[in-house]
Amino acid sequence: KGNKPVMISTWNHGFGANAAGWEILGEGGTALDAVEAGVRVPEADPNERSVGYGGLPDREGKVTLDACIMNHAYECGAVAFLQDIKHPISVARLVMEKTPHAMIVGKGAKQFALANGFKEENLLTEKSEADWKEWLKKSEYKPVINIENHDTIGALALDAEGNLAGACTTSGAAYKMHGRVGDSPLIGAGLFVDGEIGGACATGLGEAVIRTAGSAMVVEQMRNGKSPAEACEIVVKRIIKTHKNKLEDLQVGFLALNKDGEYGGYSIRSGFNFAVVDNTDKGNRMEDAPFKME
Ligand code: SD4
Repeated sequence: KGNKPVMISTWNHGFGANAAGWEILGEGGTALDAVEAGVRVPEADPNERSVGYGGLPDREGKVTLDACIMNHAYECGAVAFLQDIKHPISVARLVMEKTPHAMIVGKGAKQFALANGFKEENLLTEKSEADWKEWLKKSEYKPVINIENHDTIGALALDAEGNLAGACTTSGAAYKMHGRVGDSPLIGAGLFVDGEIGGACATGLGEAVIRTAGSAMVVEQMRNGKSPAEACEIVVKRIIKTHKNKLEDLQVGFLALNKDGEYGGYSIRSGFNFAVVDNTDKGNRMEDAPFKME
């Protein structure tokens, strides 16, 4: 019963993520494997300037990555402020599976990755370095609203067994302070999965999502009977209300997926879209999230 398997992923880069995830889900594989394989696609793509390899650096020219992963059984792993490792999501999964911890950061996370066979790689591409040098001329930090359609990738999946999982990975806000960590690696903020209810993930300005415990709140709304779309809308409207004097540069979007395979999204502003793939004849496709303002 219900729509399964199904996978949803943020933004245009969600399309490639879903395609990779579906190779696993369509063969009866697990939601956890699907979301990991899915988000590894934009992590490895140098043309995705907000995730993994090719991501825009911080003010000091360093690419620092945040990621987390969570399964249906309240198991989770996260890394933050990780440098020189191309696939933070897979390091996050190892934190979940091989350590007694939920999150490791910075140097320790890199050491852990290297000890587990990950390679040290320079993630700053020529293009991202050139953009950073251009930015340095004025060094004006201003969060940029996502009109260019690229940001964090968040993915949620429900597998044939009925198990949920989610993954979230990002290079974070471009030209952020060195050491800044956003919402994306924080369980409850950038991602939350409750195996009995559903999962949610966030994209946009991490600080606003952290302040409002975003993804956990979306899941809690679903627990209280709201549909995934309604749950996302309620929490986005709460963020609008709590940021009413600071809305100008604010974009936040949520996606949610419940145990029945129903899904939805909502964002503060227009432009947020996501990819959906399921067993219907519609296949892998893009949908626009409803929003509150232009
Ligand atoms: C973050 N949600 O680190 C991520 C991506 C981002 O502007 O930077 N958006 O806040």
